[in-house]
Amino acid sequence: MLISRIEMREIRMRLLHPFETSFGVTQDRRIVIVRVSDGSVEGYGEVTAGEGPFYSHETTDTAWHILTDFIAPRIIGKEIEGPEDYAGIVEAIRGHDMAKGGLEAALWDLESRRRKVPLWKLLGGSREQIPCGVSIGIQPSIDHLLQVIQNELAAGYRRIKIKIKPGWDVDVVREVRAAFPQILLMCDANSAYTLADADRFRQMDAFDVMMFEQPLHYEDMIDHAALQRQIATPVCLDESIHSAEDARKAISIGACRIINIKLGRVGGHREARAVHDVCRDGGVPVWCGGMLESGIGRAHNIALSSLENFSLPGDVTASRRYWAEDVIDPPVLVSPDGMITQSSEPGMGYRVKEPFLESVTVRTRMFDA
Ligand code: OSB
Ligand code: MG
Repeated sequence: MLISRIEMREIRMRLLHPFETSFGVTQDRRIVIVRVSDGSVEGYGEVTAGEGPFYSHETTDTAWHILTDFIAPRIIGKEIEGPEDYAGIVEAIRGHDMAKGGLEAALWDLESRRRKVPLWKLLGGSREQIPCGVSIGIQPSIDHLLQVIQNELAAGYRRIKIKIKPGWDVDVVREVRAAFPQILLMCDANSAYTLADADRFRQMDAFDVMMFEQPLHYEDMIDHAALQRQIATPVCLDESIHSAEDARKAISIGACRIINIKLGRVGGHREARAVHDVCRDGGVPVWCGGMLESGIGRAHNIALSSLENFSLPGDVTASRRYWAEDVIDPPVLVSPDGMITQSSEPGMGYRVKEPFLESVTVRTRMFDA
């Protein structure tokens, strides 16, 4: 296919509720959306970078810079076999996986629309229904958190993830477990601890938590392996894993027993599938992480979650948990029993509402062959 047009836009959307993690609060999202065209068919992708360099070094603005100044000029006018060729073309650009992943996702949507098949089938997925969990930000009080959990369970969600940080951990998890003895519960620290805190995690071993997500430094694997040896609860890596090679190394040294795969963090569908395959072969289950995406990123996450080793509920949830109005139609819907059903439409499975997208756009940049 000939890449005849690349259209980038930044959209601004306000989350219905502020989202707090160990590194800060987000409410106003600035999201880069990429559209590619072969002259007749189009595809959409989303850059998952945040507004500030806190989850990752990448931001909305660094992604815009890398895409406009380095990635788009290398891709525009190229004749490629398919999305698998993309990684080789952008290989010389080090890092910036979220910027790379936004355009890569658009190429997969385009390719699956060209072939008139659903993206999840093109990726080789088999799960028509995906189980959904929720990620709940840090709350003003434990009572507030218990109420939020109650509401999410009532909405059908199958797994509750709470964010923890020093000062909001052992006591919180103890109370949540006491209030909800049966639920699937996990904790995400977003790198807020060091190995010197191993005792806190040993204490939390008592609460039957499914996993501790990224407890230690965002680039670490060695200390995570040491922590995993000292605790019974599985460690799950998020921030530390950027590639299938990272996953192979983490598994081989025992740094984790579960991996969270995020499309942007690993640079797109091709690498996400490679991480998935390494984990499957190593007996490590995976789940799909979320980055407070608009419907476009959400649609890609749903397609990715169809791969067989996505055996744990992910952080992929309904449009209405985040947005008063989403950019796609239909919005992402979750059934009363906490499942999302794959679309049978070609491509990412959802139609982009172009007039609405236009109404939330604050800047655009066009590349023509
Ligand atoms: O660590 O999983 C994370 C949101 C922003 C940055 C990092 C993370 C998250 C979430 C939110 O947990 C998941 C979602 O999109 O609902
Ligand atoms: Mg995480």
